[in-house]
Amino acid sequence: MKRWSQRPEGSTWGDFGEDDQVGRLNLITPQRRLTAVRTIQAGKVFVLSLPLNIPGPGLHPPFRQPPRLSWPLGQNVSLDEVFRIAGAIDIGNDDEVQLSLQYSTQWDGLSHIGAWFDVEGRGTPEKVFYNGFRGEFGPSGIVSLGIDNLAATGVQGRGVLVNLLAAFGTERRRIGFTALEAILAEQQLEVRPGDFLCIYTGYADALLERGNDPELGSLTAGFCGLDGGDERLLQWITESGIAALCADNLAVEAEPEGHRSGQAHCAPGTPFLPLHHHCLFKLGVHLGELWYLKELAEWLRSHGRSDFLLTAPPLRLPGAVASPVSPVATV
Ligand code: UVW
Repeated sequence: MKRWSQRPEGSTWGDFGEDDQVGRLNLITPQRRLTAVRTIQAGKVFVLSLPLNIPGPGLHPPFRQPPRLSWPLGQNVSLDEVFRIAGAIDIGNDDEVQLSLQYSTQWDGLSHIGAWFDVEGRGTPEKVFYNGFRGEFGPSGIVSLGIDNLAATGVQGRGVLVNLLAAFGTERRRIGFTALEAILAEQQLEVRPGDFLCIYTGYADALLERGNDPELGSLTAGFCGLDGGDERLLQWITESGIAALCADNLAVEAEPEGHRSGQAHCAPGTPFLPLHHHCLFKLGVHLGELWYLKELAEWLRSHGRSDFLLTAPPLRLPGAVASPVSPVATV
């Protein structure tokens, strides 16, 4: 069912079908996945997730809370108390967690950021998301564009890592097309359609070192982020055919001033987070945030490599907008 009469300029809406809910993940064909598998030479794996209680206090707005675990049955419960198995010697544990799905290493789903847009061409903007979905919530969560759609693809393909920390150090910098193009050439990276482009800035390493110390210090002052305001960079994302964009920083893009403190401003009629708008809303390119890339980046650099097999399914949680993820890189 087509959900729009006009689509945003430069969007992929409809290109993967009127009902498509996974966007450019469609570009990962079996052939491309086989090419990714053939990059494996050492059989080593790298886990690209932070512990899910990182980043710790002081970074997110109050609605993003660290995981809170609890034991609904009490700890070390005897199984015969629960299942009524006379004479059994087993004991056991179950637990549950209250979790902000976007607190730590995560996938942003396509229902995370939409826009006011005149989909019917009647001069009346409506709240819409990728492919014209309306983003309604029902009793079991978001009705369309849930993260379970992403999970069902398996999320596996060729990862390619660009090392911005090696290029620019920990200085705060907005990376536009010109800088990115130069680094891709210098690091001899070939980015192909269907790739997961992973951006290493060193930000998550600093978060890990900081642990639960609420002093942000250089964390807010430093590190690279993509410049979502650079139209040439957005155009490159379109033309590159990348399936998804993953970074070790908070938002992939350099955040506008005052974002997390609620002091930010935005020109009327423009997106506040332009790279989120371009990727999630227009193209159907999922965003990975707060990934932990240090050890992978160091290994790739010392072996003169940049590509690997990436396997990164989110939770197959129906109705969820986003999800924690434990991505695995195999090299
Ligand atoms: C927002 O802050 C709105 O989103 P994200 O965590 O994806 O940067």
